[in-house]
Amino acid sequence: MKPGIFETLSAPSKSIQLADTGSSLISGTDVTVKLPGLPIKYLYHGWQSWSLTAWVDLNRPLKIMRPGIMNPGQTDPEFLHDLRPNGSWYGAVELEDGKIAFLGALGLDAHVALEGGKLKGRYAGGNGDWLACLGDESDIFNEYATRLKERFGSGRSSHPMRVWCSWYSLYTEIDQERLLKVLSDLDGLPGVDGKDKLFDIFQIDDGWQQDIGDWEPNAKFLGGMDGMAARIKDRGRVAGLWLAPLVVSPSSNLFRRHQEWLLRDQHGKLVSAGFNWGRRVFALDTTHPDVQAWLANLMQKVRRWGYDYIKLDFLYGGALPGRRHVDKTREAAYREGLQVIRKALGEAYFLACGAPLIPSIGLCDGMRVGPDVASQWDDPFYRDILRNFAAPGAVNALRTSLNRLWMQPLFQTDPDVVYFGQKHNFLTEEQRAILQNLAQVSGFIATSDIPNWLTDAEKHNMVKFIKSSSRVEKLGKYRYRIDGKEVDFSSFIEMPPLPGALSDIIGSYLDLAANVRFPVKIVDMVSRGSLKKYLKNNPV
Ligand code: 9PG
Repeated sequence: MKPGIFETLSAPSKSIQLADTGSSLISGTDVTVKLPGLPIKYLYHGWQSWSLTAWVDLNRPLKIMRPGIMNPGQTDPEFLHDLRPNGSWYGAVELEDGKIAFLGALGLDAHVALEGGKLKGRYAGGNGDWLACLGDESDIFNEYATRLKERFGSGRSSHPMRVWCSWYSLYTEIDQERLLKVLSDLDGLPGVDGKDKLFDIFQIDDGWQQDIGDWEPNAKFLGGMDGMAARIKDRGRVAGLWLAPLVVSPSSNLFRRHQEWLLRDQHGKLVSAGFNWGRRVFALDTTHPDVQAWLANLMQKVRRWGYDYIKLDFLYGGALPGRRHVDKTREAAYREGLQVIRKALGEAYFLACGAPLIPSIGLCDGMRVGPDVASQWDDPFYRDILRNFAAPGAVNALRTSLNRLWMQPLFQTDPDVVYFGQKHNFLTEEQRAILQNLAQVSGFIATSDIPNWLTDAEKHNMVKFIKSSSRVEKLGKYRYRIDGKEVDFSSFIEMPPLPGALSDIIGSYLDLAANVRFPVKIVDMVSRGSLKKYLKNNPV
């Protein structure tokens, strides 16, 4: 990017006019950027891994996602009711002439919105630095990434990841026997030998723990988590483990024993960290010295068990709005917690998930950059009735992940898993291939496919894909050349048109129903029951 005018004046409130292509550094609590033309699209940037990040036409406003009970786990609750086009840390508009105007924070606690034809940025905690640019989108994001890296550093790993993760086939129905069976079947895949294990990492996801907060193995892992790590390493793979260390379930011992560790609002009420595992969850106050000591101990314990790849999930819990033991911005509080975690993890690979993006830079090695994929392409119920684009689904994952690939200089970008098998999967072959292409451009390849559920042809496809060289060249906004073949993702990730009034009425009733926890619990139990039944008829 061509250097522009560098504004060094520091003032709480600042206004600049973008006129020439180039970039400016500004300092201020509140900054206003006047645009040189009419904006037609806005780039919403979601707060954490799963939150929507997309270019949206200004005549297609985004609505609050449903159900409300899930909001704290899917978007930034602080700006939930902000009706302006807005987003976390940065915002950009596409102007009529195709140029991009951009305002991005180089600090932790900022938010940007489009108001009255101007980009307005604000730091919650006082003065901070901003980058304002006009020009070509990829030039702008290259510069933004460079400047963020200068301030916050970057992850430490650059070689492509090849991960087997238990979540997207077994979900919480994991146990010792099932996982060991998969581990041994992976070695039976064609092309696996002493030199190439195909998957370098075998990662155990949610389902091993006693409770959210009680990070000890449950009765399905009687050999202990150290025992599992040893078996994984015996097979020549890095052992990986999932935890959600910053959220707490009310059913846990941690919740009962340490009420003073929990994040509360100004009225002393517990802050909701959303709804998952069929229940509401709460968050830890990462500024509390005892919480920090507990986090360090937990990470050291997991390392002692033998895990060298750690997926830490639901991390947004540490950055929710609330009153803390030490008064600082929520992002600074989160980053302090993450620093403790990073230190205690030592040399382990740290994959952040459900994590606020900018405040995690320099502390994690990999970052989930979109919502969960699912074995279906696009769910009309989530799209039109709940208008929820952070919900699991292939299109939702594609859309947000692709808009975050500019962050590759800052951490490895995990777009979530790909699928090779047709069993228990509703994606067409073409749709599976699109997700595979996304993994190639992201440089992060993961799957949850069960070898025993794959046909011989599917096994060969999997092996061929993982062993392919994946030479990637960026050709355009969403256009790439992968191993000589051109792939254009553009048509898949457009925001769908706003649904009609009927969808909206149904949606608002369902939203009310979802806030009554009982029916949601039933839905949760039914889906668990159907997976259990499936696994009984289709052993791994
Ligand atoms: C384990 C899973 C997997 C998965 C993670 C995360 O409520 N939500 O919006 C919601 C979003 C994602 C999610 C769970 C709930 O999945 O992304 O890879 O580790 O947790 O529970």
